[in-house]
Amino acid sequence: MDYGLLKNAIQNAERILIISHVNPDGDTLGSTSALYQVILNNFNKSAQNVDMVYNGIIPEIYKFIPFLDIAKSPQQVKDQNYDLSIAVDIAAKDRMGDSLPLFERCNTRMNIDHHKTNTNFGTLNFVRADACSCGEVMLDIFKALDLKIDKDTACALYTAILTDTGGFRYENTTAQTLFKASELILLGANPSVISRHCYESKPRNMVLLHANCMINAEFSDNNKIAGVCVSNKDMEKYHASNDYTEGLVEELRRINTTEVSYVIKEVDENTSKVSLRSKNTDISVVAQIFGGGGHTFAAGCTIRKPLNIAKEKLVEEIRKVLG
Ligand SMILES: [Mn+2]
Repeated sequence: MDYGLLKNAIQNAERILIISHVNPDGDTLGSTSALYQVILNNFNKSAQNVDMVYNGIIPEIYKFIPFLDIAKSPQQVKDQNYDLSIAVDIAAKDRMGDSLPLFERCNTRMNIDHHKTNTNFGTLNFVRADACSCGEVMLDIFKALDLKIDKDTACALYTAILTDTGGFRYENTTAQTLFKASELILLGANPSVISRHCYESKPRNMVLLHANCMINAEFSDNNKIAGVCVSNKDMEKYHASNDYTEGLVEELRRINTTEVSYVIKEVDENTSKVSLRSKNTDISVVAQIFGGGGHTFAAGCTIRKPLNIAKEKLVEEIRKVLG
């Protein structure tokens, strides 16, 4: 991968926009923050000419990531012009939400990612499916280009790697992952502080919403398939913000009998958003049937059907891959 092209693109750009994905997670936010810092610390750019944009709500637990307080909404930057846009941890264009027009408007459109279903939609693509997280891709880039990584940058990258490996537990955790995490600790990232932010700072109502969902979980096919439907009514009951369902699909996978878990969330009466996880089955193919994508054991999609119909269609497709 020719990171020299990436360096040139940043050097040659006057105004740069870094874009994170909808329903932001620790990887997209950490990687965005890290790239922002590295650009300002290593290239001769003024902070006025580099922006970060988030799509949707930044979950409370990730607000500790350095510099996210100055990230902007697509509405705040919609009249700005940039010559370089950089999509971070974004498998497909529609994952940019309202930021997509901003991305498309730029002459140079960079795509830095690690999803195997990435469509290489940029004019410059740095997609590495072998990396555990976009944070790992970023770290490799920064090191290859000999760029300075300070304590705040290390904190952002560590958060990205930690969260996308489920706290160094998922199959994407390799010796490289742990070497790199260790490097980031040496550069100043504090593992216990970051873990506490990511895993021990849940709002009470989020935990109560999860409890309610788990009680109403549905199991089928000898309990191999475990899932929940989350209606807007459930969300209102717990004054839940959009990110409160995060982690639920992993909780369902944690059950010893579960092979595939799903969470279907009502967006509106005709739209349902799906998260999928599995232990051994490639469920990215299920997500792709509905126009989504992701990783082998973690994927997502949107189904243009009401909650209950979406669930039936989804379970039908899950059954097919389970065989
Ligand atoms: Mn990721």
